[in-house]
Amino acid sequence: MKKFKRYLVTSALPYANGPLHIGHLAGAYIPSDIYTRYLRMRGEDVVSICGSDEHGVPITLKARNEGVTPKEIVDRYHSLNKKSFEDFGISFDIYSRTTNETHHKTASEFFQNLYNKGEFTEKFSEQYFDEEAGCFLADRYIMGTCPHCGNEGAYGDQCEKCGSSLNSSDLINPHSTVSGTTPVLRKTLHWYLPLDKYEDWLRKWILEDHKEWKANVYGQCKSWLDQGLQPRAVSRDLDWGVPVPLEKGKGKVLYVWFDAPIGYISATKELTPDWEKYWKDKDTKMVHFIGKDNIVFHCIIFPAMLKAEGSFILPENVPANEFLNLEGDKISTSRNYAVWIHEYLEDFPGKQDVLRYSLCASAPETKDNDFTWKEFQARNNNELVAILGNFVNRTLVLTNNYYKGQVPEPGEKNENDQNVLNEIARIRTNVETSLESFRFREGLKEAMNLARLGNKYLADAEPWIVIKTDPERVKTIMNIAVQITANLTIILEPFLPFSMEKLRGWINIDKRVWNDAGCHDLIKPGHIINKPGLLFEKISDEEIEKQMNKLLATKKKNEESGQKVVPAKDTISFDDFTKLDIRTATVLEAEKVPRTTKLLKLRIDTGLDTRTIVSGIAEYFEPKALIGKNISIVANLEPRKIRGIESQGMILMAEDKDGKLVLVTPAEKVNNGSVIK
Ligand code: B3M
Ligand code: ZN
Repeated sequence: MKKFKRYLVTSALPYANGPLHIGHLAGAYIPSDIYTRYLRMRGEDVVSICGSDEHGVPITLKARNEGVTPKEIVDRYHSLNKKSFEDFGISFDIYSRTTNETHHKTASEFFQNLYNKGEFTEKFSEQYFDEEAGCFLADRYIMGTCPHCGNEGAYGDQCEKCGSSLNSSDLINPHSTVSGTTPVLRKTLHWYLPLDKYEDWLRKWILEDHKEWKANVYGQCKSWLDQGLQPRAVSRDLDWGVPVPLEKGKGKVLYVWFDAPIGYISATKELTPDWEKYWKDKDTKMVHFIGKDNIVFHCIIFPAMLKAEGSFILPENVPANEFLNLEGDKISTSRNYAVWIHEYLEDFPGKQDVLRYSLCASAPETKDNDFTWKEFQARNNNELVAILGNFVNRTLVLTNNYYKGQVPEPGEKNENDQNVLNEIARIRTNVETSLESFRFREGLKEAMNLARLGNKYLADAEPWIVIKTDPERVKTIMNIAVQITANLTIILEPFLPFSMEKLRGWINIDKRVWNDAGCHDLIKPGHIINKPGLLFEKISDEEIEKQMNKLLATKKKNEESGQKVVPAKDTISFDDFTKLDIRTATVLEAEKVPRTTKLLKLRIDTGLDTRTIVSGIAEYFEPKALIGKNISIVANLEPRKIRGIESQGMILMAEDKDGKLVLVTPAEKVNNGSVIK
């Protein structure tokens, strides 16, 4: 394995459009913090970079909804999130923001540089324009049906359901999220990064040279590469962002996913004048910590940008996590369904490590996972309190009682004593292996095995009984228990920094380096320890119920507001209506479109002809059950290619508030092709 001279650790820049929640922490920030703390303890040269992503449509949409300026939004959430990270012990070396001048300059120069090198293609294209709002609809300003998976809530730049990165022209049934109207196409000039040009290189770099990447990351990359890469626009018709630094680009800004990853570079520049050694020296290991919805941007688009620029290093690894759900439902900022970090810190003051522990112990490392308050309680009460807290407490209380806090001189060690002491170094190695391969759950479990080991050692050795008959032997036992405790302060430090700081205070030692772990005499006989407090306290059922009720209340509120029917659309003229050719038809054949979850391919007898329609209804209908059904269709809709199949029309459906779909069928049998008017 290659040995690196230094590390550059980045964590996804959260959008400054809302507070941080447990999904953010479990996805990117807890793993990155554990990793960085571990590297620092090893004495490595490491910088941990993060900041607020303050551009892009998520910000301007939020501002529009609240009737304030984007600047007000980013100022509010930047300070809130910066403080949440600090209070929660996420130890970035810098938490910057992409509205900073250094960033605007860096991003702008990056673009200019690629432009000068002829790395972009420049092209007029038709983009969706909202005539009512008078603006182009970039990214999240436009929604529609994903052509890959049939998700009807896909955004113009990405489908969150299947993770595909999209161009807004790919969307089926697009509509503006600004006015709700159907947009029209208008010509506009943009710059494109020809990702197709980098396809072969990316293929080799990822699929051959980085087989060690996590299966979920590698798999996603492979599936994009297999679908073939398209040129991607890196500019937008928006007025919030880094301005395109070209005369003909006036009034346009850089695409947020072009500027945001450059934010890692800008933040490093702000952190140290020596930033180039982190970004340009091949001996630096760069690691991006992100959530799974960011994989394409960090594994494909940003590396292609870096490659095009030419002087920067590429990430060695991108250990993305999957999603964390909450009590069986998707976490949602817009629906206010989350455990917000700033609220957790208010409700559980001083209990950062409990959440750090429980989020790491059930992190969505290989698949989506569910956070439940009951599990959080169990992790605290049955693991932190009953195992770790119990061991530490017994050790420190007995040492205080028997020896007034003075660590005793050990006598001769028996075989079990030796085995237990030797086990510490083995556990340390296991934790190292896990952390270095980004398996943080496993690393934490191993680290906790040291507390388990200590607990078992005391339970077997029973110093509280032996003290009556063989006080000399107890000195050995207690010395060993103290050594295990001191080792815990090292091995658990990356995971539980607040508690280990407390513990160091009680045993009266300074922070030790990682390489001290495994040592059998970290604390010398005669060393005085202090009176301990409680490392962890039980969390009561009432506290847990309070949290669960809070979530239930949010759900109920959301349900009530969801009862309302969709608001009325704008009035149209009779002429507009008569343009629609709506008719009855019969389904002749129906089959699932391979490798999709939502799409059905139907053969329809329309009275006029027999034709194919692709429809996103597979979740609601068995293909067989549709055959012979009388349905209604829009017959004169412009044909569209969906998954390579030309769809010639649309089937009419009624959709209720839960998204359930029912066919619209004539009340009695009529001939195919009967006009609906
Ligand atoms: N702000 C997306 C997100 O929060 C984005 C990450 C940028 S990392 C360069 O999901
Ligand atoms: Zn999709």
